[in-house]
Amino acid sequence: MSATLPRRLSAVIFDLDGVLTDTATAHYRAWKRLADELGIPFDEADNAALKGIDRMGSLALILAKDRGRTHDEAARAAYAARKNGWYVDEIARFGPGDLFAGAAESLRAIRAAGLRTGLASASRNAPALIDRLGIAGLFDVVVDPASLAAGKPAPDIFLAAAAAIGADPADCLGVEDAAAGIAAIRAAGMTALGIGTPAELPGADRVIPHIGAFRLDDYHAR
Ligand code: B16
Ligand code: MG
Repeated sequence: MSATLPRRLSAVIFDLDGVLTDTATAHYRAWKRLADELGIPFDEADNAALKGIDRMGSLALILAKDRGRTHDEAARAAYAARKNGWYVDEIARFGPGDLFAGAAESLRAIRAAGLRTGLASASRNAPALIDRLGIAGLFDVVVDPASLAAGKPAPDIFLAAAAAIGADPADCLGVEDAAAGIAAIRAAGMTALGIGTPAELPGADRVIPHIGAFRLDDYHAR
């Protein structure tokens, strides 16, 4: 069932990677390097399936393709740390110029309308990244994914953002580029705005191609 839009909102809760900036290629290069070292086939299509999935969940999906070999917990932790080191080196070069066009403007327009803003990223690197992108001050709430029992597609991260803001989930718009994220937003009882194509995000209430096409009045009745 689709939400009726526009409706009166109290908050907009954003995913980060793929919505406000493009970190997918940096994640891809780091996972690819690890997969190559381990001799596991991994291509861009495999990487697309990791969108919105947390680090250890992503690693488990990659290792599942390594038939006949098992990797214990200590080995998995070491692989994840290696991949994250390469990823962190890449995003160390990020700056405000790496924001998608319209990202900061959208956050400012939402706040200017008196709504709250939240960040619901599965990435443990999100606080450092929003700092480098120069948008940390535009969020009322940044959820720590390490504090949650379950990652996307479970609703926990979006519910935690709404609770921290003090908003009813029914009055929140969630913005996501991943199918797992759209499922999490819907499970939280929020309206789901997809960034991408309707074919990739069939569960979304509405889909726009990029954040530059976001207009608050399409979602929020004043
Ligand atoms: P990290 P999002 C997600 O961020 C990415 O989409 C996903 O590819 C990544 O594995 C995950 O963060 C964890 O990231 O290894 O930095 O903790 O889309 O939820 O903002
Ligand atoms: Mg994302």
